[in-house]
Amino acid sequence: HQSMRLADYRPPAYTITDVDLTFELEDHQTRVTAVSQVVRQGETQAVLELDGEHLTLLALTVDGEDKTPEQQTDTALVLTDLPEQFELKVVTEIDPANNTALEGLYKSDGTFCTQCEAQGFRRITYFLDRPDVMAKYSVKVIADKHKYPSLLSNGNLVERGDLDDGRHWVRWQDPFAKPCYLFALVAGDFDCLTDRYTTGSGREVALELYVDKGNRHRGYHALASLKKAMQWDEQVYGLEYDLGVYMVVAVDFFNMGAMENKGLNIFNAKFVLADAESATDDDYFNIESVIAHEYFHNWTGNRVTCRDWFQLSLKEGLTVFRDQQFSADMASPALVRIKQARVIREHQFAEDAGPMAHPIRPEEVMEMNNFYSVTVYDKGAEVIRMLQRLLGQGGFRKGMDLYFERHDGQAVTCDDFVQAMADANGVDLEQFKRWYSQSGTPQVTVQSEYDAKHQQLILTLSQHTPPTQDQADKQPLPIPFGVELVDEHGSRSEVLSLSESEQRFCFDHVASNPAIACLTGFSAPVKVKQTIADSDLIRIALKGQDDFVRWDACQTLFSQHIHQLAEDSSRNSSEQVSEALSELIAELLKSPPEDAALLAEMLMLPSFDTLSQQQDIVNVDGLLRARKLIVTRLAQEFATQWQQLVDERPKQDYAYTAEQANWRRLLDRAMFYLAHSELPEAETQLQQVYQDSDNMTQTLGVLTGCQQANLSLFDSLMSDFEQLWRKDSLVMDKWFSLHASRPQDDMAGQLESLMEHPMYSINNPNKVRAIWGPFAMRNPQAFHQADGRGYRLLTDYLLNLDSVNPQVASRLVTPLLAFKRFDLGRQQHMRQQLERLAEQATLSRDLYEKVTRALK
Ligand code: BAL
Ligand code: ZN
Repeated sequence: HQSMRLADYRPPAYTITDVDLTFELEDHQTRVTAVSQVVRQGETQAVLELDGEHLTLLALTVDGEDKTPEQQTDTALVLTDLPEQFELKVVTEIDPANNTALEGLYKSDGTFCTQCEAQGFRRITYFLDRPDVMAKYSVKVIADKHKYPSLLSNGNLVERGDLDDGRHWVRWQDPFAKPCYLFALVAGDFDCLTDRYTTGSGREVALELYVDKGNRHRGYHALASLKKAMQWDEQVYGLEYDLGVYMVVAVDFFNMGAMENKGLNIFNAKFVLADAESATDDDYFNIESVIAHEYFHNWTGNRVTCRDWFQLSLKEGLTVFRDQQFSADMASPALVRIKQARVIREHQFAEDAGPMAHPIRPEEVMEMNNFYSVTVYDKGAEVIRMLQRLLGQGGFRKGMDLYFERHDGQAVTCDDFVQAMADANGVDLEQFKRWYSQSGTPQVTVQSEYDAKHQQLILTLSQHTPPTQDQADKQPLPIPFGVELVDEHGSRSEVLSLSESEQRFCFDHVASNPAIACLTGFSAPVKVKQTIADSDLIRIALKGQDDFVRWDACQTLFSQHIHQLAEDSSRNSSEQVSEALSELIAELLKSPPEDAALLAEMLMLPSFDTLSQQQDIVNVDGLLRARKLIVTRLAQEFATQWQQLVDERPKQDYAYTAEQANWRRLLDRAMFYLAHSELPEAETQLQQVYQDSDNMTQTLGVLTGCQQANLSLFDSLMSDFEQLWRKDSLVMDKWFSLHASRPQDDMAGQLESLMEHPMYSINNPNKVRAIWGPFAMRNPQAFHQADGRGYRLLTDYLLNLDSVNPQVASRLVTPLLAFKRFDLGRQQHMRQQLERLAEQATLSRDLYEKVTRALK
């Protein structure tokens, strides 16, 4: 397996301006005829190297004459002696029904569909499979009419007809030139929901949402979300949709969340289908956000695309930023920001700390699918957010306008984007570009000196980015560092610009020594080191103005106490939990913030993953024990209040409104503590909530509380739940996850029996993720068993999964890669399992890249 390097980028020697594709769809022998107009761009003798994998070549002509390739390998077709401009015809045969990797064209559950990003198009035909080759597509699809009434592709439907043999055909034309990763095709039998949208300039757009038969009633939220997203993008960025039809198709077998193919988004059904009974508030939120994300790609991704895959963050970081802005406008902005900070702290910091560390614009890639990462996406979005903070909203919008003016219809780089921002605002962003090339998590150390006599506060900020596996030397970065000074009189905020290794900032007229809240609004993706007293944290939590730092102060207070307790294994009693925590919870319950969702988040202990990111070597047993002790203590000490919150829950009919959803978040928290309270009546009360429930959020809240507290009620409710939902694929994923994340020591039997369930299939990524994701990533007690049995279970499974679906296998191996951060015993067990994987002769490129980097 070979790596590719950004430094080796060269423009293509040939390009393709137009392509005409014909698909004759059959389960095992689909015939693809591709007629491309090819134009030479490089020197006269340039060879044409077409990408192609898993293809059977049936015919090849150049300007109508048979052509013999100079060379044909498993991955390429090399042609020489070519004219400057010619028509290339390639006929290939593919086997969609056996395509379990779900890349290229595949058939699952009776539906044909495609996934071409990043490099799936090469599994359809021999082609220049790179984003800087942009062509206009005309696509003819031929298939059995009865089985596949809907035949879809990008752009506009221009022609259709029937054949004598029971087949029918359609022709689609996409007027916009696009890279092949945005090509899409779907053939199936669906229920279709339709709606209309009129753009600001009066263009009529037909909206079509295709779902499995019988699921029509679950499509309305997605459709409504789409219309909100379309309107929002017009209002905030002045961006309108540009075709006469916008289609979204929901499929059950999908590697990612969704895909932004031009005019024809393909979605994992999980991010489309929702109704109150079957979907949680989080599902509703995610659907709205993913629908918006894919829609926003039409401009940030499709109209302006990436020159090469190293530039992936150009479209992903920017589009994640845009979907976060949108979500914040739709619901609770505090909650959206807190969720995002959690993603960065739990997952992105972990990526930086491990063998897959890479800058948001990676420099070396073996398997591109491995770089659809939390760094490229979520840290990428944080980088855009910092840019916006730097330039202000107006300045950022000017930069966006110039970016589209300059680059519409082009395939460009991250540098082009930053340059547009710089030129539109007349600022120098050279140092800022380091955020694109430097990997790792900066640590900002904060020291303060208060001079009472002069009423002056001096803050000294210093930054340091520890070396990462991919990059030893680090430079200082420009860091917008929000601070809020909170004292008994009130608070004041400022965003400090830290750009050197160390800087001093002076505040005048500071009447008394304030509590210093750092990183208001999570202003940069950095770790903060600050010595701060419990009393200051409580003051910030209760009196701060910035919602993020209020929440963060609670997190810090919890973390500090959990770490202390974890390090002292002789302290085994919940009695010793500090007074400070009790004081915080008492005050929060007495005078809660207005936003119930914020209160719910403030009452939530940091996750095991967040806590483990705060340690160099993770103390698994200590953290689990300490966290549990504190939960139990807070559950008992405030038992009556939890009980009261649960009792007094509003009993309206379910609606997904911000107010109701925020309240249900608080109810969730209360139920979690109630389940841990050891009150004799707790189980009865929780059972009542379960029985009363008219919605999945509340139902799942009861189940999660019971599961975490290990109540016997959990088993009986889970059986009841299964009886109700066993035919419903998406809901059963929740049931699988609850079983797989149940804290216990031995999971072997449990996992075995989940995989014997009739709903489970190794071919369905949602099922695989529903079981193995929670086990490996949200069940530290089971996964990190000291004797290594958890690691072995995962590896046994990965050895099977890798030959079925390498992309999904490669995501699930992530927790093993962090082995250097565990105690020697666990390290050895994890390493052993990685070595087992490495010994596999047939290991996929996806897993090979991660495993070899980890073992280096
Ligand atoms: N482009 C892959 C899926 C997404 O990020 O929208
Ligand atoms: Zn995206």
